[in-house]
Amino acid sequence: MAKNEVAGVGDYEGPAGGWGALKAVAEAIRGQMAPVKETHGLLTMNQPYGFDCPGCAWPDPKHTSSFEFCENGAKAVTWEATSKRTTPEFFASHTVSELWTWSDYDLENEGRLTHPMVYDHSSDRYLPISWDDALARIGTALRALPDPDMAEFYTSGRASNEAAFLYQLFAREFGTNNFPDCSNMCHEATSVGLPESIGVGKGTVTLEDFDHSDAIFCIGHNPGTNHPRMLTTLTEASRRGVPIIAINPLLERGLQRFTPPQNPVEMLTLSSTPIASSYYQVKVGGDIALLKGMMKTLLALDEKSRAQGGSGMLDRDFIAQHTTGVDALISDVNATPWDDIEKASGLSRADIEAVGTIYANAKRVIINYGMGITQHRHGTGNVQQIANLLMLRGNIGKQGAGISPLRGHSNVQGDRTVGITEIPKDALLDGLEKTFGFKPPRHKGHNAIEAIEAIRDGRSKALIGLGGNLAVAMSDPEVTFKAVRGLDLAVHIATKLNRSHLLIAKESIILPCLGRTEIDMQAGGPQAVTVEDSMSMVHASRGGLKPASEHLRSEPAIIAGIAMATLRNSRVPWAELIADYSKIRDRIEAVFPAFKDFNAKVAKPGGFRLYNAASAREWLTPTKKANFLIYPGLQEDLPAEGTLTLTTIRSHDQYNTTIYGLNDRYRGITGRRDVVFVNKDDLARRGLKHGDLIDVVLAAPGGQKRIFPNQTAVAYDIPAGSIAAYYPEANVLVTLDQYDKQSGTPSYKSTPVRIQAAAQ
Ligand SMILES: Nc1nc2c(c(=O)[nH]1)N[C@H]1C(S)=C(S)[C@@H](COP(=O)(O)OP(=O)(O)OC[C@H]3O[C@@H](n4cnc5c(=O)[nH]c(N)nc54)[C@H](O)[C@@H]3O)O[C@H]1N2
Ligand SMILES: Nc1nc2c(c(=O)[nH]1)N[C@H]1C(S)=C(S)[C@@H](COP(=O)(O)OP(=O)(O)OC[C@H]3O[C@@H](n4cnc5c(=O)[nH]c(N)nc54)[C@H](O)[C@@H]3O)O[C@H]1N2
Ligand SMILES: [Mo]
Repeated sequence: MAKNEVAGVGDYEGPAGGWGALKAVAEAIRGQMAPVKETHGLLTMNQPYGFDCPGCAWPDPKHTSSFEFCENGAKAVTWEATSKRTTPEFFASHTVSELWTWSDYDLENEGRLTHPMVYDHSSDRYLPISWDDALARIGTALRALPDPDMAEFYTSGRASNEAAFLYQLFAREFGTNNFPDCSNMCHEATSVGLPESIGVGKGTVTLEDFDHSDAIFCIGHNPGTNHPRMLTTLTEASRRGVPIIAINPLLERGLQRFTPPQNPVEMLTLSSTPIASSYYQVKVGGDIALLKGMMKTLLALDEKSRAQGGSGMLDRDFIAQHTTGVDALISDVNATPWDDIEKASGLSRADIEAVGTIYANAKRVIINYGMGITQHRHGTGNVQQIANLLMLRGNIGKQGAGISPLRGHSNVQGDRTVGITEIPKDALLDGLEKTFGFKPPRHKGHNAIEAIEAIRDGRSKALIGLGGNLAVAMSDPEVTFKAVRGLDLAVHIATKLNRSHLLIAKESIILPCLGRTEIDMQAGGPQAVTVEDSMSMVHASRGGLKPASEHLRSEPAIIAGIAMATLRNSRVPWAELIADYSKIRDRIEAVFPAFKDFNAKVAKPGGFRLYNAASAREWLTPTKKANFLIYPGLQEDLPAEGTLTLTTIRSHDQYNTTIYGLNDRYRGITGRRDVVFVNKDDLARRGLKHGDLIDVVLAAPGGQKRIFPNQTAVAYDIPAGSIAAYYPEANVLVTLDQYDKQSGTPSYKSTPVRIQAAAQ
């Protein structure tokens, strides 16, 4: 069958952005909002006194520019500011068993939740409940737990600093450090890997650094879809002639060419700006090999330069003054044969030498990376090899250079900063004790995988979700769904209905909250919250829209309500903090010295940057130096003969588990998600072809059986040995035990699988 004959599978010829983006925004608005009414809300997004876009964590140009257009930001906002409502009448007319059969798209597409709801076992329906009764029931159930460590406090990264701070305060006063969060499934390899390398678990660059960089690498991230405002920055760099090197198994359109929808000339002439100057289609899981090959190239060039009397290609002053471990790294790289590097990366030595030479010749290099790096069994090792490569040429703590992990949720970095962590540092706990006068628990809590394991084993019986869709985002629904259904208490603080809410516990409660676009009115007047972007910039966010329902409460108010209903003799003045969030910020400042003069600093448009020690070449590691760290061997994920390595990716029409629509425009997919992207030779070798219905079967060494049935094979430009499918559907193949042992990040991007004709 020819490529175009498979329903909903074609080619996309256009650039990223452009007219396609404008059309998609118009459709998003038409689909979700009453005509005209609320669309002005979009215009206050990322403005100095507007709200922070919930779409991604890419920074705004000083928060002073005019409205920066972004298709997927617009989708995120229209999805939240929708005029549709999920009311008590809706719940009255559908049992939970019926809703379970709905798609994730249909569940959220019912619109915003309007009332607190409690599950009624006799009618199998969610019924309305008053706030007071809901909070009292939660308090009673939490107090009934024999041990506070039997409760799990999940956070999704949209929560503001204020909400997250109160949440960790409540849980710690209650007595646990169980903070599974979305970061555990996302950039944990960064949070664990970078502190060992450079002493901070965050990126070191600022947006201004991109103006000074002379080579930019994009490894394992898809900005055209997931960080679209980054394309503006990359376009500017590309126009300056800066080499942009994309390293990705898939040819992502946003990394190839872009038409900024604000650029009238390019829009009208249907032209676009090329983004990547070179594109390397590494095998899924082949990054460590590629990075070692680049280091090998750099070392060879260094030797050559010195043999010719030059000063070499390494930054020897930086290495001597600021680092440890370079000799061990050099021996490891030298001991790695090119043959192995080629095999593991899927790239030729010549290609790797070319990319290594670009790196070696640039004075100021930024390396951006995303989930293609972190979500592997050796994600932490991946991150540390990137740090090694940068450090060899002093590319950390220098203008125009640095490491740039692209964070996921718009405030996932801030949530960590203000205390959402299962491995709290003494400084945090001491600060809480000093400020509030209670003794927080000192022992480690659960991360996301440990939380699910504890729930599965009956060691945890209560789950509170501050946003998100934990059960669907987590790996292994076969285990996870069953586990969550065994809870005594499940509480969901949410804007929209999702599948996690339908995994019914003994007591299940949904608490509807305000979104970021909405006015947050408290006793002390309308409130602003604060967020931190990928580059450590903290700034205020104020919603301007009328709340979706008069019964909604803000996340901070809901957390305070649960705390007051649960804790007897709390040391925290909850009501006072909720009346005026600047009082919460005063407490954040009291606990974290980095937030000195917090309220004054966020009053300024654009906010302020949190101190980043590594960017100042201060190394907060035990050695007081930046450390070169070795990753033994090459293969991140050892695929057995005949198996393929599955990576799971986001479509252009989704926000994590939120599915806005069924198209994936840039990859040529329309109206469906049940497709798997496979190399044509891998298909042919198995007697399969484009358009065939196939089963994808787990081929893990443990012998566990998992199957992702009836997917349509799409012959795609992807390296042999690698295949890709959409998240979250493909999570059925990722068993709970497949994760990075150092960071606990599920290896969503390296599942060994086999493919075969569908059994049906
Ligand atoms: N519109 C939209 N925006 C979002 C999100 C969303 O779902 N929708 N999600 C938000 C969140 S929480 C996050 S974490 C970020 C995610 O942003 P990304 O990190 O861009 O997320 P993914 O879609 O998972 O894509 C990762 C990219 O890595 C590539 N890749 C896969 N495996 C490998 C590999 O082994 N090596 C290399 N080098 N590349 C690989 C894929 O082809 C893909 O292009 O985006 C945030 N922003
Ligand atoms: N296979 C595979 N699995 C993955 C990934 C992958 O790449 N592949 N990526 C992982 C990553 S990077 C992440 S971050 C996780 C995402 O995991 P989560 O953060 O748990 O998931 P989301 O889909 O972002 O959560 C969507 C829900 O959040 C709620 N919500 C939206 N806005 C708000 C708000 O303002 N307040 C509150 N209280 N609730 C709100 C809505 O009810 C919505 O249904 O998934 C992970 N899972
Ligand atoms: Mo994420």
